[in-house]
Amino acid sequence: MREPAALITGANGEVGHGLIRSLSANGTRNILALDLQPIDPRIAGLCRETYEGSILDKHLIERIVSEYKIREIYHLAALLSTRAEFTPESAHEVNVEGTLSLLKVALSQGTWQAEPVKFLFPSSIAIFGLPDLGIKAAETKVKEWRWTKPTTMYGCNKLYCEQLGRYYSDHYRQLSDEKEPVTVDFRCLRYPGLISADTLPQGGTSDFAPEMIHAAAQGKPYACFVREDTVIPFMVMPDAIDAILKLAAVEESQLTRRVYNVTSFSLTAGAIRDRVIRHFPGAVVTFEPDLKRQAIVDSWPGDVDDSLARSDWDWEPKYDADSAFADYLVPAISRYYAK
Ligand code: AKB
Repeated sequence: MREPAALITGANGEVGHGLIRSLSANGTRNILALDLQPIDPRIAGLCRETYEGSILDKHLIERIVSEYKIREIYHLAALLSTRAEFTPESAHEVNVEGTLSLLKVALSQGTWQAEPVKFLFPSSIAIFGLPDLGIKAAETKVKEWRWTKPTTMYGCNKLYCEQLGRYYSDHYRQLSDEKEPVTVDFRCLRYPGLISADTLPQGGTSDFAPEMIHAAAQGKPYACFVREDTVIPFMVMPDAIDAILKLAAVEESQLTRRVYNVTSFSLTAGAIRDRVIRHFPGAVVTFEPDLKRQAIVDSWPGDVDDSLARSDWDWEPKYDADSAFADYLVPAISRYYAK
């Protein structure tokens, strides 16, 4: 008989690495890792199966569900904001069609099993779109429902998929004659800019932070592509993993919504530079704004209100700006490059 399993798409990405390590450490037995690239040997051994292929490959997805009873889906696969701007239609196909395809898998699996399949979906601060720096400065902590007017294909994709998930969980087949059992338990958190010590950034516009830190750890100069005064919310990877696992574990009855803001700390690019130089003396950081990427980051909030995540499912970051550098980033990145 098919064993229960957790499917992680985009498993080779920044969140995928940390998530698979934590799921394995928490005793999740059947971790199925799917990615376009071969799964990193550092995490492949923690998985029951690894699959190399596209979330758009229906035959591959059918093979996976024929072999395992999917109980949870962590759908991490996506083209991030900068990469998506160079291939917007392909980004739509991966980010939206791919998500729709997996929601349908969750629906069919949940129907077969007569029990909802948990669908964890990372959205992003990229779903926000503040029109100018004056409003950005005035909007000190943006709530979930404010300024949801993204300026990137990635942000549009993530915002629409938030709605798709809510539809599949709460409104699917609402005109059906018989009451449809709920078979998709969609849960979404909007990540700020994520900073990981042991994976490299992959095509995001918030990547100036991890790029700056990784360059300094290698003794390389870094030309930052945003202005010194640019400010957005950030989170280090251990908190990002804790947040998605906490949201996955909470009783559904505690949730007052399907989509939550989460954050840890907000910093300007200049303040990140200051911390980098404090921890990596001699680091060379210059500011050479790429005006087009700058405009994207300027449209993102300087901070978000995550009080609903804190009240509904006890979200609480472990790291603030100082401890993120001192206790996680600097020691972990130094170890990463010392190998
Ligand atoms: C990106 O920059 O595209 C991502 C994000 C903020 O979601 N890191």
